[in-house]
Amino acid sequence: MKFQNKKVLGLVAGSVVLALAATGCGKGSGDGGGAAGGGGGSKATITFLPKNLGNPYFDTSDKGGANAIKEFGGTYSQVGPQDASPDGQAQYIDTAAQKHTDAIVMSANDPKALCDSVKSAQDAGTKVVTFDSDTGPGCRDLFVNQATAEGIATVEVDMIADQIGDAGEIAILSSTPNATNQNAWIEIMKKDLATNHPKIKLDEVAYGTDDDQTSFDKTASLLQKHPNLKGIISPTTIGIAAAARYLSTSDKKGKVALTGLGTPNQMRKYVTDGTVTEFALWNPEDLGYLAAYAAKALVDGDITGKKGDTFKAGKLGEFKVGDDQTVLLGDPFKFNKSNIGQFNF
Ligand code: RAM
Repeated sequence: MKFQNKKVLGLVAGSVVLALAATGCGKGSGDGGGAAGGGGGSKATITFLPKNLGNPYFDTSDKGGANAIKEFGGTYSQVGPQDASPDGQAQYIDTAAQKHTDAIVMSANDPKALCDSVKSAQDAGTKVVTFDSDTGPGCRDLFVNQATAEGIATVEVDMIADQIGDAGEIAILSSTPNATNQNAWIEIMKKDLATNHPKIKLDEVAYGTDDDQTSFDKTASLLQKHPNLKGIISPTTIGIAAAARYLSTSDKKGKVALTGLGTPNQMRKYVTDGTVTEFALWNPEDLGYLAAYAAKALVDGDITGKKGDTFKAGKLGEFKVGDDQTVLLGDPFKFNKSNIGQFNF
């Protein structure tokens, strides 16, 4: 099922409580009138560069990008490293720029390490849009953010607090140590825990590097090292799926809570078998779709990326650029057994 945040809210209203109220700024304004609402046709060549290939989250987001680009008549391609490393990404930025690609849409594996490549690409006339994981203002033209960092962090802390009775030891199983997005969320989670959940103790932040096997092994060692662990937050779709797989066949199933950010398709069986109660995410397909339209708007000169610029993003409607050249998709959304059957991504 494809969804826009507003449509999902309508669909499951009453069974789901959102962590955050809509922020207004940059939020899609609803139906934009289909392809014709996308701001016209464009021949823009756009290359998607995910953190890593073979990650179902990016398969879905990049599919959204491909659909948008097809709608407006541009050319889509996707390149990326096997492992979630900045070195792997830099060479693809350099190559795309050498080929005079109009825009790169990238989820960055490091906030700073890619900036030389980004600057060279910009000098060569390529627009650089980050989505999902940012570099930072000054090192891209625009960031398309899935939800506010505060919203994403708070929804995860609220879920674990609910699931462990707001007391006990927890751990975080993250992606790579340099990931801009996970690191921003973890910082806010730590503050939220300290301020609002004094009886929860964060034992450790472990890194599964967005690799399935590493995340699986790190789950095992977290459980071994911290015998009193009551919960794990994994703010990565790879991490939470691997941790759920480990827990589902261990004697800690149902005893150690697991939540974080996951895709419904990867998590469905663990919600059904009782390993996981509730987790969150946004719609990755909409995120890729929006990022493609943002890249097109930059390439066509409809926007420069300054605060207040507006552009049309096809079926998602109109979006506005906010602070730090950022465009916001919407709110995080919680999945549990009452609604997971309605989603297919
Ligand atoms: C993984 C990646 C991605 C993140 C999601 C939640 O797929 O780390 O960057 O946004 O999880």
